[in-house]
Amino acid sequence: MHKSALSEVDPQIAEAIYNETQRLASGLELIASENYVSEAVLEAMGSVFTNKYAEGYPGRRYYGGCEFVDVVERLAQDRAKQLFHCDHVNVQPHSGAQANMSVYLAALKPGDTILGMDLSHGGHLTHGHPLNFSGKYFNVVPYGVDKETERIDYKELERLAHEHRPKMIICGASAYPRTIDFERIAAIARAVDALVLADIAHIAGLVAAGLHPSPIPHADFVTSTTHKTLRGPRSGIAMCTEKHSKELDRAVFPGVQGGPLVHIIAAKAVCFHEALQPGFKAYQAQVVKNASILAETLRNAGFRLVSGGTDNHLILVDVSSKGLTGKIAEKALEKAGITVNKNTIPFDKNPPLISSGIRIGTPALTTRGMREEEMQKIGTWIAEVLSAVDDTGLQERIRLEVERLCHNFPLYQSRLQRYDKASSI
Ligand code: DSN
Repeated sequence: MHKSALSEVDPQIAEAIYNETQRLASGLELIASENYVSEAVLEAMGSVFTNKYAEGYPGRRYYGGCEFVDVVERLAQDRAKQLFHCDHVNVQPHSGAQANMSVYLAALKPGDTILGMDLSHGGHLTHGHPLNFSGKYFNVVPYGVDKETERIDYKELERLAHEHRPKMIICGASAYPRTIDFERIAAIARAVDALVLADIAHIAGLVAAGLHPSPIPHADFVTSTTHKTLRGPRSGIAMCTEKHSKELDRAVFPGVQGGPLVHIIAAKAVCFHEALQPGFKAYQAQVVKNASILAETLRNAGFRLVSGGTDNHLILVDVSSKGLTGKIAEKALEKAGITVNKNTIPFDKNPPLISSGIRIGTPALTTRGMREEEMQKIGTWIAEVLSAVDDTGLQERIRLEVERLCHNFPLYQSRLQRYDKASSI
């Protein structure tokens, strides 16, 4: 049996990687922000480009030996522009948080007023949470969803914009199951001379496939992670109109970051290439269809869904409607081989580490090839587990069914076969 370099050098890490691969292959991954990258993306991430320093931009580097780095970064830029139809893109942000930080550095001064969607209503830490840099350096006015509809309260957002005259309105969310009206938000911003940052981390794949309206023609800045619906490496990008391109590039480097992660930029280029292929649109359409079938199955089983359903890749389930907390529901499902995350719901009475909801997403399982029939089955299992969260026998029975289902949708099989756990690790 082949022994890998890693298992020779560091058997403990090799074993953890093997076990994680096995965990991914044998369980149901329903965390809305996760996905499975292709072997091609993994290969680019594990390439020799990790050795290279390349501070600067293509053709303007602070280090020698960057001719092939320039090829990679230019390809990543060209493909991202083709995918999102943006004027300008910076492919160097290491993450979504650093992409957002770069936009703030490019466009704002400490103490400026910003409007951001409240984390507990589905927003994101970097949109102005008090514990995050965005909440510490700026005067944050949060907006949220309407209590009845649980959809963004655009009228209230407009009122807040007129009252506070922010320098920037930030839109985009990490736990919002509905379409975001970027055009309307941009119109509100224009009326008060505010800039717009749209953070499309969760829905980037849908936007690229034309299945969610794009903010690109409306927003001054658009940021994203690349590892969620977009199905690339764990990283970020920042886009903007031509007018802001120089400030944005200066903000990413040298403002926020030093040397770019060239191996990750190479993997982002591969991800954009894959997203430009015809099959990507069909994949994203199936992600949305799967989420809607799963939502319907859970609704039919008596669960209350925040906003009543979903337009995108995720569902927010109010498990308090069944007398549970998000924490208890997450744990019970984990024991049955189903991974979700607890999540606050709008106007939640529980703190975030307990929470009243679970967030469920379909990007990863759709990558595995699962479709409507599997979603119905999985929705029924979720309902069964949550109907008796202390029933360990039930959890074990469903875990075995989950394993059987996963066996029919193999994942990273060649990686698992490459190493024989007993003899090579
Ligand atoms: N933590 C990410 C998520 O799970 O949605 C957002 O950055």
